[in-house]
Amino acid sequence: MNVKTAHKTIGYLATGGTISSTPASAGAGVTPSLTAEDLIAAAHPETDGVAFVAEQISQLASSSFDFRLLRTLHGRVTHLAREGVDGIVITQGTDTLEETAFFFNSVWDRTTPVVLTGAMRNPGEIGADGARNLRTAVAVASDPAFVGLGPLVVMNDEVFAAGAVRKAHTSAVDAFVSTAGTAIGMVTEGTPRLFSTPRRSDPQRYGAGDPKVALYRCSLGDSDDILRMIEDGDFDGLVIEGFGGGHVPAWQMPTIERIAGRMPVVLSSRTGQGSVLERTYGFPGSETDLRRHGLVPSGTLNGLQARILLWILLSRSAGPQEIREAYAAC
Ligand code: DAS
Repeated sequence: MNVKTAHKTIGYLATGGTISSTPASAGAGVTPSLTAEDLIAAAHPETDGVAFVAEQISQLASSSFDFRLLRTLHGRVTHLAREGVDGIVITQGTDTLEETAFFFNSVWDRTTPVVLTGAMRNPGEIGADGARNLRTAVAVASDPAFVGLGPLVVMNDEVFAAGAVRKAHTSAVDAFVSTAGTAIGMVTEGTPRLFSTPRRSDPQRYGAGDPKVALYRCSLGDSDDILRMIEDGDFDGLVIEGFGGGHVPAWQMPTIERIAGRMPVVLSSRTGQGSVLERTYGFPGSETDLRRHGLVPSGTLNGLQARILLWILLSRSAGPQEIREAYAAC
């Protein structure tokens, strides 16, 4: 693409995932292999008036993402925004896309649109969705209506706020759903339309640390064995996905109380949607009991989101008050 004749410049960071996955030999399982340039060529004919500044950041399945990679992505996205691109698109595997999206939603403090997308079907499958998702993501990232809204996720023609999206199906092309009700926009015939403006809390800053944050999910009849392993491990923080409104088995309370005496423990719900309760139930292991023992309610954040936020906070050694305030603002 000739940059001089293009109307928009889009920064594009490719990281791997199903969108780039092909088989190494006939019949073999697909693995990330197509490059940023290959994906642009498939999604965007030269006539579209978009110039790309493309970079291959990794060639990974997103199950192997870590916080180091998120820092790298944030650094590159910040660089592109400073260079003055109109928007930025990141492609990645869908398995952890909601966590990368929430990370960017938490830390992005500029108006340049950052749009994440991927694919549920690899390029060799009938009805592959990758090229279309990349193309619609570029349309959203180029559209002035989406400037200053915070990071976004575009999948299956729908536009989601990056702070309120999750993967809710193993294989369907409409696997991504909003945790806040509905998508905030839609792309039809290549034209994005914005329906509502997402609410965002103030951007967070991460620090130099790389804290270990455990995520424990409650399940019927479970002992406190896993929690005791967390207590004995070298974790810096814990997120508990409690039952329903935010409840744990009564017999886990002594262990949870000890852990909360040593590290921040955040209470979220395994339902994955809605605010964790704060003052309804009073039985042992209820949300009021857990709060009395120092647990921090996660607000509307599900366990995965609450864990990313705790990592951000602990990476800069945030204290108990700062941690409480950060979740209260969500
Ligand atoms: N290949 C998986 C991943 O990298 C799944 C996907 O991309 O949809 O997350």
